[in-house]
Amino acid sequence: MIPYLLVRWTRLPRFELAAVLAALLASGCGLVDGSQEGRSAASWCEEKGVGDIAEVELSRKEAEGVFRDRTVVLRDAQGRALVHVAFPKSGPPDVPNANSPGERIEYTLDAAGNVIESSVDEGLDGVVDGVSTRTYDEEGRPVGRLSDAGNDGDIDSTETWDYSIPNQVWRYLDEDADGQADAIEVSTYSESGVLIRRDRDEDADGVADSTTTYSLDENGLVLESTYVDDLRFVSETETYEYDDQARLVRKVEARDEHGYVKITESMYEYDDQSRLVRMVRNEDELLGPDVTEVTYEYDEASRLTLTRTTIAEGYWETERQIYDSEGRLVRVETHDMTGALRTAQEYEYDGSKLVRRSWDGDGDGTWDTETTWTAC
Ligand SMILES: [Ca+2]
Ligand SMILES: [Ca+2]
Ligand SMILES: [Ca+2]
Ligand SMILES: [Ca+2]
Repeated sequence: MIPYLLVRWTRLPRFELAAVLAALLASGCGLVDGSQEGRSAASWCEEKGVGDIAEVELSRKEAEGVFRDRTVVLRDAQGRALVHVAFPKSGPPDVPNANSPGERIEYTLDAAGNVIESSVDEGLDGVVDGVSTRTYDEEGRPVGRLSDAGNDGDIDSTETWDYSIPNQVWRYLDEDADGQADAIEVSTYSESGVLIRRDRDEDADGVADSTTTYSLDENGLVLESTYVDDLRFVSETETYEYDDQARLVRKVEARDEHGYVKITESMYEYDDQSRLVRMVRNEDELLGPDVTEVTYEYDEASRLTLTRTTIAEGYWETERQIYDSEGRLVRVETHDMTGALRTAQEYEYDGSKLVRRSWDGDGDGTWDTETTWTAC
């Protein structure tokens, strides 16, 4: 009698669980529409079934009660996104990205955590509007992507990776899925696996249209990078100098746009504990040099506490980092040179885990964006 009861008692909850899951699936669980915006974190946790979702991230943005932007991200125990929902938003027509019908993106991962399928439902009407599938080789490198716009079974674009040439990765983009590549990118790596050159052939005619190269010293520090774009008549060269402790002390950027060359020089200074304490950037503008100076201050635990940015004589902004007694960053605030608050950000924790971030983007004392992370 007792063993029979034990079997019954241990089996019953599992049976009930299966029934609940079946009911959830039958009720269209997994679909979402704009009316579900106010759902609790607990109901999001339940959505994909017990065990799949470890955390829910909710973001909300409001400004003057008009513009609204709300997203929900469901993550697994490794922090990987499984579902991303952006709710519809409507705002002033002159504000970029202020209006959108919302969308839901679902990711399917393989055992190694690679995304093997993503589907997007635009407008949150429960009808999937596009599906993209990806394949990987044994080393986890991407080898193929097939994208079906419209979710009608016809592939509309593909991407293919080829690793057959040592130290090179060839990536082919076929924008209309006719079997002919429309753009080709070749990345070349050193024997130690560091990227040293990238060629982009944007019309797949066999001739690279832009090239980026990196030269490194024997320790792997970048000495120079160059970017030459023959289509847009732009070239950029960055040179880097280091001190005997391999700290960056000088960076010079030269950008040539249609023959007009602009030079930007940045100098970096460190204290005896190797902490960056000062950066001076000199931009060679048409009307004369534009100098920006940034100084950094630290506490006895080497935590950054104050950053002061001077953009012109008498004009500066400070950013202050405030920590609690357990060493957690709890507030970041910026002030202008009159002492007026410009922005504020606060962080709340559960132990060492961040659970809430609040952002006041205009310094009026009310939060404009709040993000919460809730464990399931
Ligand atoms: Ca849809
Ligand atoms: Ca299609
Ligand atoms: Ca093509
Ligand atoms: Ca070309």
